[in-house]
Amino acid sequence: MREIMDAKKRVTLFCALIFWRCAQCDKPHPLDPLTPDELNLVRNIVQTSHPSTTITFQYVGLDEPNKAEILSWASSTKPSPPRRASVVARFQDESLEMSVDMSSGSIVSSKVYEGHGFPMLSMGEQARASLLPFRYEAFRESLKKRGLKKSEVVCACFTIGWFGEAKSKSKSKSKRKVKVKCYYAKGSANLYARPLEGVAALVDLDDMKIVDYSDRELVPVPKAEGTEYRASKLKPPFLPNLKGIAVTQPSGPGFTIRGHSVSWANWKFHVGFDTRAGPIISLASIFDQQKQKHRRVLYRGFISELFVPYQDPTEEWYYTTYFDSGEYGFGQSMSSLQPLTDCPPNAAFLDAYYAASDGTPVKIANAFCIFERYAGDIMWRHTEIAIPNEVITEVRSDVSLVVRIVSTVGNYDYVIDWELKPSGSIKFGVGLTGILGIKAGAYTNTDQIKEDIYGTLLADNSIGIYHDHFFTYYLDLDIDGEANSFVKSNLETVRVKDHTTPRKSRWTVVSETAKTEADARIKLGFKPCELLVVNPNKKTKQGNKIGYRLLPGPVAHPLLLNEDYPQIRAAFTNYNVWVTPYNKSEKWAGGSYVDRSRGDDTLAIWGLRNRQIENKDIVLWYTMGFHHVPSQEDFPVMPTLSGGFELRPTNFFESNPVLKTKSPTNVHWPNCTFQN
Ligand SMILES: *[C@@H]1O[C@H](CO)[C@@H](O)[C@H](O)[C@H]1NC(C)=O
Ligand SMILES: *[C@@H]1O[C@H](CO)[C@@H](O)[C@H](O)[C@H]1NC(C)=O
Ligand SMILES: [Cu+2]
Repeated sequence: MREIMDAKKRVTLFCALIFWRCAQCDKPHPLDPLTPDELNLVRNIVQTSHPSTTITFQYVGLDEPNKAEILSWASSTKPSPPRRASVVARFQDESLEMSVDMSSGSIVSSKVYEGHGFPMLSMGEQARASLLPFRYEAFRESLKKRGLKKSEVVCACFTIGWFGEAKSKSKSKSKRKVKVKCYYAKGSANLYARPLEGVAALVDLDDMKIVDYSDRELVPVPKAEGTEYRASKLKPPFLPNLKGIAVTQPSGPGFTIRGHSVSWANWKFHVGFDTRAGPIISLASIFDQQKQKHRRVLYRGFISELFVPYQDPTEEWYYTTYFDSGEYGFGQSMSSLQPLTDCPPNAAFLDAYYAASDGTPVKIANAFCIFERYAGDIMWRHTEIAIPNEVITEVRSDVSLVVRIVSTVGNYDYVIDWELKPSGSIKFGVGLTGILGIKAGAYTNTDQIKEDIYGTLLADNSIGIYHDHFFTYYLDLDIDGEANSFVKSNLETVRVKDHTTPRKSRWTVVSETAKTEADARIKLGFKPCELLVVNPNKKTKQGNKIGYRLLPGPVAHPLLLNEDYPQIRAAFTNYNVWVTPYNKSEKWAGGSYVDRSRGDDTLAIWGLRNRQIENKDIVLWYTMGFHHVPSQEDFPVMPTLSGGFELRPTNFFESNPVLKTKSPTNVHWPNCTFQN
């Protein structure tokens, strides 16, 4: 084992030496995430203006320049617009929104947020809140009652949502509260499999104290046996070892990374980072060989929200309806990727930085990996045997570029891939792995169960609670420019009336261009349709509208009632597709302030204005969902469950854009068995 570790370290060092790690070598891009120096600067500016008082940083990110400025920067040699940071802080029990100009060192705007809901939880306050029970007498009693030692228990913070609590007039009465629940940590690293069920503390985050506590019932803590997942702690036998395997690129990677700008094959784009959203892909454009120019595809794309409602209505679980982006920060939850296992050997890495609750920069080393994916797949092929005395076979290998992150939000690990293909497609992959949300119960066999347990009995005393995962993507497509339209092409059955043909029916395409937001709200899976974003002002030589279409992934619709509180807050999942006119401040589908939000600032509410969306700069919002009925194989750690969707050029190119392409150069492979 030791040797394997050393070998891994050597390879990592080797890779780090070969690949570009060049944060400062080119002029900064206006969409670059804040650097550690900039984060420190912002902290100093904000603290100087609020001396001798405590101010905590809940969100620090790039206050991005207006789209028009970015576009004119991108298409000329203009200097970058001034760098600004957007800050949300807690100060004297209020949420303070600031815009900080980093070149002049001043706060250019500052206002107190007056609406419902609270900013993202910081990592620091979650850690502090999780320690509070240990100094709380009633909790110590609870441990004693269960025969557990303090040193063997760890706690974590859970957001509590909003369940119709009185609409208090006075802001001071509306409190930032979370629940703290605890786990037994002795004998296994799998905390989440071993909850101290029935015990919960209610914590006021601003006052940082326990305001309520309950110990409702004595439920057996699931045993450690069978919960471990670390190879070093598991006893043999293991599955037979696979032989060594790797993709090698003897002449180095085919992409270049300058700062955060990436170019590869016919693509170029920018990889940004935001503490709330995680990865942000911007200004993606593709080189069109026939037109001999780069053409714009995606101005900006990111995961706007991730809604994960659990389906147990009892005291300790009913509020478990997470918004992983707006409450926990999908970006600040990103994990350092493990070279060679999270990403292949030919990957390059980028770091990310976010602001801690005191404003100081925190580094996530190897937060992104970027690599060329080659798995022996086929990009296109044909075998022709109809020509006499000749067999023609043409094949091209499929190689794509992947940008990957992993965000670990408490128990769950989400693998998020952005995959760009030379054919012009962008594929979005999500992988769900990690540990299930587990509830302790008395049962050891389904025969004993006489009531609804709201989940699956996975192991002795361990219930995997039913839940969903809804990923809402923000996709600001700019197909050959900003002015775009959304077209719904329904495939409809037509009865053939012409009696000269024996056919009774056929299907055809009936396209409608959405005029307003209401026309573009779609629940997928009920009737066949193609969903396109087109540039109505540009046509191919053949006269078709230039566009890209959305090829949806797994279709899931919310199963909660519309009037249920979590669903009011997550009403943006009521449709799989929404289209809005571009508006810089409409970025977060669940609203700007999601913790304890009341659903009054969601995509579903903005859409009620029913604005014009035809031939305008538009944003496509797409929600891909998974209903998760846990099974025993998901325990003690879950094999990755994958899903994804695609944006695919559709009459964007005049013909197959990868016709005149060759498969990658042959790399000599020892003892190859094919004949040529
Ligand atoms: C942009 O969106 C915000 C939030 O929905 C709204 O208050 C504002 O009026 C919008 N701006 C425009 C120009 O529509
Ligand atoms: C290649 O073949 C030779 C001779 O059959 C064998 O000794 C060697 O182990 C093989 N190498 C690999 C990498 O399979
Ligand atoms: Cu799940």
